Amino acid sequence: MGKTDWTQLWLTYHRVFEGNCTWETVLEGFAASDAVVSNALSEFKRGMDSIGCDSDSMTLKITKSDAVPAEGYSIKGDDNGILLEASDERGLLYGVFAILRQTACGKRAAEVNETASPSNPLRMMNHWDNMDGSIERGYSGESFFFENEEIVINDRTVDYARFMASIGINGVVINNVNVKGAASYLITDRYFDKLKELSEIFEGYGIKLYMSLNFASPIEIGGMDTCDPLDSNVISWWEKKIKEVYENLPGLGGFLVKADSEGRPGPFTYGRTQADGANMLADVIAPYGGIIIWRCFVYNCTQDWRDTKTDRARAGYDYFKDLDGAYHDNVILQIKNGPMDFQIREPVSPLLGGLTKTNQMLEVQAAQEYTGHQIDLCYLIPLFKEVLDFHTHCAPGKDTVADVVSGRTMGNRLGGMAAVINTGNDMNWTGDDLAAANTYGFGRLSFNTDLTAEEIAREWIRQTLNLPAKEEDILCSMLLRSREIYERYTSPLGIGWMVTPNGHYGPSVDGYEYSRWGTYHRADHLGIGVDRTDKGTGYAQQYYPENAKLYNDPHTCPEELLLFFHHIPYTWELKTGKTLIQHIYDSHFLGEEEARGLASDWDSIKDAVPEEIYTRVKERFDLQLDNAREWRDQVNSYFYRKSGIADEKGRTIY
Ligand code: GCW
Repeated sequence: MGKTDWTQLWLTYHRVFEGNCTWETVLEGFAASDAVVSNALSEFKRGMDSIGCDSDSMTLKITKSDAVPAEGYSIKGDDNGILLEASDERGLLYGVFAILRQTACGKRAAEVNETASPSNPLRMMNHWDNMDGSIERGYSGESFFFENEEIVINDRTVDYARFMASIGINGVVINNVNVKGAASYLITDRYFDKLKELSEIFEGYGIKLYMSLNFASPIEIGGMDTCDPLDSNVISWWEKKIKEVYENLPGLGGFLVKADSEGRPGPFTYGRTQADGANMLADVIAPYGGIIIWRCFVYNCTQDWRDTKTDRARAGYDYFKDLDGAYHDNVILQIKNGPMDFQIREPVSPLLGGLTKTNQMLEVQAAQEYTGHQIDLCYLIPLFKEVLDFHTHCAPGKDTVADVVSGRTMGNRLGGMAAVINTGNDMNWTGDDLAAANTYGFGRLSFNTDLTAEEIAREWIRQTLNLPAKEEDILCSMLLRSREIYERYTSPLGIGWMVTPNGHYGPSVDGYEYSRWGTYHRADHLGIGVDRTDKGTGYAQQYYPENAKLYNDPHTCPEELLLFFHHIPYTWELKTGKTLIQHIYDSHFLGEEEARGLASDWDSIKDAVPEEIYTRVKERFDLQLDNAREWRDQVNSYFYRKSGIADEKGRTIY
């Protein structure tokens, strides 16, 4: 593979200004020899050489200033050039990317102006890459980190690090949370040399390397017969192991752990708590400054569908809330945005802000596992923003999820946001070229949670495609509408699922209805939905009283979540005056129609986008239309057959 074979995503650096100019760089207080500084300066040159300039000669002056917060920057242009102030190397790097972003978006040097510092201490990507090269829930080729159980390092690795740095990412977990086989050996000398090389490339871009860890390592690679976190031999094994790891990988950030979940081993096997497991590892890694990110995706995945008392939505809170305050300082609990699993619409997990004495991190999924596999267009930033803006009511005045995970609520040092990333080794990295807006958007949003979904969309479009204003408006509107369109033709009003089992693309209304996964819609001939009120599973009561009360009553429950919280008759009248069943029919007909609208909008900007991109995306829209049609007809037919109630508008239902 040559260096230019893959796309440069939003770092394409289109020509914006006619002229070229020479940039003189002046460094004050920073060392040009530092890897981050020198990478930043080459990026600046590379970008400016391509973007062009509106003047002959300019100066980029970079000054170290303790007045700027950690990892932050201040950039200000005038007719002679740009002044960049930062207090550390990462801030300098982000400042350079900010200048490039602004100029690529059309600002003259004199107009460059921004002061920013990250909203979140940790801004991470989680790769679900396996060492055989496959990617769990990957929709854009294979892994670019692993192939045949080896670590791959090439020019692409460096480009990946550039992309991540340009959007403010400062931590990357390279391997799948389901740690099996060869991946268990990432903490052995089989892989140290390559990992060190990788970690040094990352460090040059301000990124820390993290790995997912197998909790049963003492058994699987240590030959022991237990991994009980309170067993002194197990603890000594880990002490030796982590010492060895840090001797070889001094820059390692720490580990991400999926324990007691979906067949993964964990402390429960030994009658220990999640805190016992997390704290043991955290204590062992503390002397090296490492952290343990412990996932809260713990639930019973062998549920009997006949059992209506067990509620998967409750599980996270039930397992973790009682231990609030018991987790050590270098543990962060990583919590999925919703209590189920990355559905197109879910309430916000009550654990976020429900925990008040524990470091917390928000986990979202940029990979479109349940949102269209990077075939269907689904710009997820509006969803991520809804989660960040949600008022948990955990503390007056600083109770949003953004407040909680950033550390503002509790004054804690560790927290932030992580995304399950949507990249692979496809030449355009994300399969669907438009899905890169989610990769870009997650990074930007984690750096600045105040940005709007539209601002992010426009930045991404300008840098990636540099379209004329009219075409930019069309594409921006497509992105902004796409999530609700996807929602309309798939599962209604927060109920989720109804997807083809295992693969999770396309409809299968009862696909998970009689299974062990805890994901039921409970539809019968009279109604649909899960009673999660105080008369049902009691899930609604896991929220603070303000939200609990709102969700508990079907008259006050936000309608987009109605079926998540309530079992509702088909004849129930919604706020629009429509019955529930009519809403289901109407939204599915509308969603399918709007999907066709998206496809024709794309056709309408054909001439403004590179042909290759046009064609790749067009192929996906063709598939999306089949998918939307299938969803529409299966969901409508299913509920017509269950309810026996005809569509008021007499449209075709099968
Ligand atoms: O959504 C589910 C996925 C699994 C995944 C799991 C998790 C990595 O279907 O593929 O495993 O979530 O988040 O651990």
